[in-house]
Amino acid sequence: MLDTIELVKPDLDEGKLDIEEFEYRSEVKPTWCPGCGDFGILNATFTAMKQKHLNPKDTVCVSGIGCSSRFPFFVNTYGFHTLHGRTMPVATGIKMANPDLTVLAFGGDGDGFAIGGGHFIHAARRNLNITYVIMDNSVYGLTKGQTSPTSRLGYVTKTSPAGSVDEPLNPLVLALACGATFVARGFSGRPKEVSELIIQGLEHKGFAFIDVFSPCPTFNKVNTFKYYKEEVTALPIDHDVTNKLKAIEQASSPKIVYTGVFYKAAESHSYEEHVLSQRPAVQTDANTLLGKLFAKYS
Ligand SMILES: Cc1ncc(C[n+]2csc(CCOP(=O)(O)OP(=O)(O)O)c2C)c(N)n1
Ligand code: SF4
Repeated sequence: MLDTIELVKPDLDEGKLDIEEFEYRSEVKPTWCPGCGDFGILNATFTAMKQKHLNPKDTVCVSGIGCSSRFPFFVNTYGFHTLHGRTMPVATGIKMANPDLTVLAFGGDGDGFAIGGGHFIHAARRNLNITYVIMDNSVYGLTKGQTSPTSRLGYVTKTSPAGSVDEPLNPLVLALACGATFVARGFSGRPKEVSELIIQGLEHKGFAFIDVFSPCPTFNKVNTFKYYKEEVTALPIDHDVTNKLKAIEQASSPKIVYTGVFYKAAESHSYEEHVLSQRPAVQTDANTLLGKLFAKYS
């Protein structure tokens, strides 16, 4: 473990900014298809934002490209709808430029694990202090239904008419292997549970990754609401969230699809803390952005 300074995470409850849930909703109406799972995640996010008294002027929602990545348009905070797969680099830049901001990232399994897969790995291992919600529908929705990295083996689409020959990746095991310090899974059909996971992610200091099953009724006729309702089960009450090996085991269970918090590191120092702790070792020009940042936090 590196010697590092301790950045005090602002106590979000302290400001007691009493904003009603509907005030987090922007004037832009969601453009998702009726019945899309992404609605449940949007509503769960509003609930979490209210419960944590997030101040819209100190909050940024970042996304890539995809149906799910339209998310920032629908939320009354700052937002950044970036390039496909570049959610993590932009979120990193925002957080490093102003560590006081609460940064939430949203996007699809294609955006996060295919084109953005490399960035996901490094954001997780750096332990950036952000909350990343993947709206996982196991398909490319926006481009009309191709396979994604979480599509199951044999999944039939117009571009894989004989069935996908790729093994799906396991987002939770990937995140755990890459060093994410908070790893959870939810289902958009249970928005209350999702909002609780987002609240815990916001409270965690470090990279909080939440994979949420979010059915796409238009293009994915396999991973439906009905399918998940029958498949998902809450993690056992006695699950030890500090046991990473157990988390990997539960996340890769071939029989049971668990939801809940799989892992939360007992100790977690964020990327910002490490970078800022190196301040004396870095020659800074007070006029550069880095210099100003160091001046602000010295
Ligand atoms: C560089 C680049 N490559 C490909 C695309 C086309 N494209 C747009 S969204 C998308 C995938 C969307 O799937 P996902 O991220 O899972 O989000 P969803 O639409 O399912 O919510 C692709 C391949 C693009 N916009 N930019
Ligand atoms: S295509 Fe699928 S993911 Fe996209 S908005 Fe429609 S239901 Fe949602």
